[in-house]
Amino acid sequence: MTTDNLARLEDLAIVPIDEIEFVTVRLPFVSPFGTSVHTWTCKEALLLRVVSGGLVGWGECVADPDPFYAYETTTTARHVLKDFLLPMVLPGFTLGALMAAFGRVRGHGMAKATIENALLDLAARRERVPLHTLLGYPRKPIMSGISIGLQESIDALLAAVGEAVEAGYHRVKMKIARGKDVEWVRAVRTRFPSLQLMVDANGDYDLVSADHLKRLDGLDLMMIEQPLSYSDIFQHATLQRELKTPICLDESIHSEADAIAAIEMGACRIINVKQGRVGGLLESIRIARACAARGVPVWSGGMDETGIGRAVNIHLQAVDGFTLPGDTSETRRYFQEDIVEPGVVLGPGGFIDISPGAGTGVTVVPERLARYTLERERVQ
Ligand code: OSB
Ligand code: MG
Repeated sequence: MTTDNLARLEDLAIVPIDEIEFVTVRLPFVSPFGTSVHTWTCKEALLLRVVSGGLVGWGECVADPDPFYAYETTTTARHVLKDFLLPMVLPGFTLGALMAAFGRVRGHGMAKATIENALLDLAARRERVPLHTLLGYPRKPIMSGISIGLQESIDALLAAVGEAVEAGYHRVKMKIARGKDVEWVRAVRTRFPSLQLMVDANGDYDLVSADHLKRLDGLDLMMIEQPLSYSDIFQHATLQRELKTPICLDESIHSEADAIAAIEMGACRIINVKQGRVGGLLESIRIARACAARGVPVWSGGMDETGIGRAVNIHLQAVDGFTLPGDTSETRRYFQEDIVEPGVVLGPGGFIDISPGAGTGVTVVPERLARYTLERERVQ
């Protein structure tokens, strides 16, 4: 059934595009988000607006303005989109043919996902169906998870985790870094003995830290996300042999081939699929399928997206294989005001309802978009 979904999506005809525009927005975060690589105080995102026959589709590029999480930035994505990817979007092409053409561009998955997301949003709006229906997966309640950034003190961390538990999230992820790890995780575990808890190091460690990381094994973690380098798979396999806790890869995975290599090598037992990082929804479905065939659960990560990218991540979680809670949290924990309606809220039991509207199911509010826009550029 999944194979048919992919084949059908690859056969989808690209409609003639009347307008293409880049919109750069900057939204302040409610509180800074710190990881082992950087602390972000606002979300600056490159958005792509495509218009066809009076309908508007949006894609959000998950790249940051800096290359600290990934090599792509808002500027490289804009360059690659403008000079290479957008000229490949020709009417009469199928989505599959377009993706094959994109294959000539090496890497730059964040740029590729931006246009793929916008075209799929547009296609779903034309068919008047929600994005998950276009993808071929029925509606279901989406599990919620929260990613808590590095905190100033263990007390502040305990307060943040307490709030997340109170809000009803299905699992809590906490960022760790050298010097803010075992004792910090132990404090959370002691205070919340039955919490579904995991950690994310964003590549802060090396194999020399293996003995130190082993101390996390006694703390009943669901997984340790990306302990070693963003560019490594092999050393993660060595580390996984030493750890009882499953390793989950995030930064290391850019494609289905990476996912298969990592699993077959024993480098991870779980994968964080960020559709915006792996080149879009089609590649994410391929990864989910490859993982399911190998008994590996996947979940949807996030990049602190605005409501546009967040909505896409929510639809992705209707795909088979997304069996673990993702990093999709309520809008209010990121922004005082987002650029779309409706925002994400947790319903009963901590589940997220997929917005039933066509496409992503969210609508950009023009006054809010204007309030947070740094610049716009019409490219077609
Ligand atoms: O490593 O998963 C990550 C945010 C920005 C960059 C990298 C990561 C994250 C998160 C937050 O963990 C996910 C979210 O809340 O959207
Ligand atoms: Mg991560």
